[in-house]
Amino acid sequence: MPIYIGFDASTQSLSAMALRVEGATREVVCAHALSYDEALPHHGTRHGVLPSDDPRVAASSPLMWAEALDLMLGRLSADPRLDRDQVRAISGSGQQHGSVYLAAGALDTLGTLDPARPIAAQLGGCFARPVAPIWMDASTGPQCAELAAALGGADAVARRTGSRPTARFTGPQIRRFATADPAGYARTAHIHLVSSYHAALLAGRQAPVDPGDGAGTNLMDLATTDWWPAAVQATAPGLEARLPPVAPSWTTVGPLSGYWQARHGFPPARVVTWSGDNPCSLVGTGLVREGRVAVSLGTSDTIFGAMDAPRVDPIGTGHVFGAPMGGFMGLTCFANGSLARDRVRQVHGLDWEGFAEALRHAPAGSGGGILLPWFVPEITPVVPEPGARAYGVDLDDAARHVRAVVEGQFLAMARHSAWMGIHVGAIHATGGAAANRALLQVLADVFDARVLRFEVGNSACLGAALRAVHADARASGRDIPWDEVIDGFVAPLAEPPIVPVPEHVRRYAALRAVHAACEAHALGHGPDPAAAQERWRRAVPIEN
Ligand code: XUL
Repeated sequence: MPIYIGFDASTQSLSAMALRVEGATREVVCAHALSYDEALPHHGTRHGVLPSDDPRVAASSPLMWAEALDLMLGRLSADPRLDRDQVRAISGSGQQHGSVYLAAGALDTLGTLDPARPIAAQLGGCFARPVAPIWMDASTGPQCAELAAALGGADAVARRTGSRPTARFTGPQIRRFATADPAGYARTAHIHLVSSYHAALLAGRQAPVDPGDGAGTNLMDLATTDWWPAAVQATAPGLEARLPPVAPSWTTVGPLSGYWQARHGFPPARVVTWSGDNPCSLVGTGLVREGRVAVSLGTSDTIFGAMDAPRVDPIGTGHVFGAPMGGFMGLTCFANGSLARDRVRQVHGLDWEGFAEALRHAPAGSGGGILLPWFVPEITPVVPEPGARAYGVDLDDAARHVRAVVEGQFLAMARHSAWMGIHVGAIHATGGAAANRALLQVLADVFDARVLRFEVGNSACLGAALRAVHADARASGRDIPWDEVIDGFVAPLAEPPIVPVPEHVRRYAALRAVHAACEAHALGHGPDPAAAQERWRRAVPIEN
């Protein structure tokens, strides 16, 4: 029975998941994960990142990633649950935005590796730059400003590429390298994303970038899903010749290279173009069409969903990426997620059960009080200097303080994701804090949408494996519907969904304007919001 493998090359680890799929049989055969720090300590990473004196700089090692792939294919090969001969197709997900700089001849090397030796020992001459800047890098502010100026302003770049010039995005990173190290840039023959680099390693040849990850570069035109010549030219000289082609997410790169076949005993399985972790998560959380969003409640909180059209965020903090099904996806990220909830929890000496209890005890709407929980610099809206701001919230009252932090987060999420234009019928909640039903009740009430919980798993890895299923069927002449692809793998937990409470929905609908007024005031471009709060209190007479 055919087996499909998905990889997830994330910041801290490499994971793999194998699925068995045929007709009604759909099961996870096995899943593995290796942490870069633990499995490959000689590369000296911490949480997958190389140490740096400059806190704005974040890079990792592309050699380490290749070594991890070798190790992982070895583990899969040795797993008795996995019948290697049945592996039909392989795809993957990569942390977005990171870039790998390959020297001339590197692709030939990948195609002619000696299976008797580990890959890492054979890549010596392959890298024009030994490190790969990753998404946590924030060192390219000047390059973002230069690119905005060259391309008609930040908003013009956002309309074309889906995002304003953004520090972690690949284009500004390439520009920084090309100017800081012109000799290194001159040695560079190919610039890969983390995703396309891994696909090239597996296939032993050039691999394309898909529109999901291509949109994370500030270099791809959403309208053509191809590189935007003006941005490519403005970014660095001769960049066009160094970028891989952009191709649909289901494109076959080639068969698994002879190296992996001979070294770990796999068949010439189809290597399918890799994508970014967020686009893969879209598939892995079952959001294969517009109408639902996923809310991931982790260290940071993220909201994302499929979009039929590339609608762009007018305030510029959201991102539009290609979706692996075709079409697009919107994503907005909030830095003050679990971290902010945890701060408030600790102020009142509560455990998480106590936090949930407190949440239930305060009235919905906190009497018109608003907390802007910017404990660390916030991405959405942009708040470079941290500092939480409270408007009419009794911070000594644990229940009200807890309620206000959660409401402040979800009101911000609802307002700052409205640009996606998605009519949210249901929310798929994931991430650690999704364990808390009281929290999800507020989410349901603020969005006026049902909330369904999904098993917390590696949705990017699952999404990658499911993309391999889809691409293999398509290449075999069967354009399999996405609902059929995800069927049996992506299902909500067997529990009643969390449904909105009409009275709370009414209060929050009115509270959005108050939240907007408080935020504008805190950011220094709005009047004192007390009048807006007073209007809300008169309109919504509740137990205060
Ligand atoms: C998205 C982003 C992160 C990385 C993490 O824009 O930077 O989600 O993809 O791997």
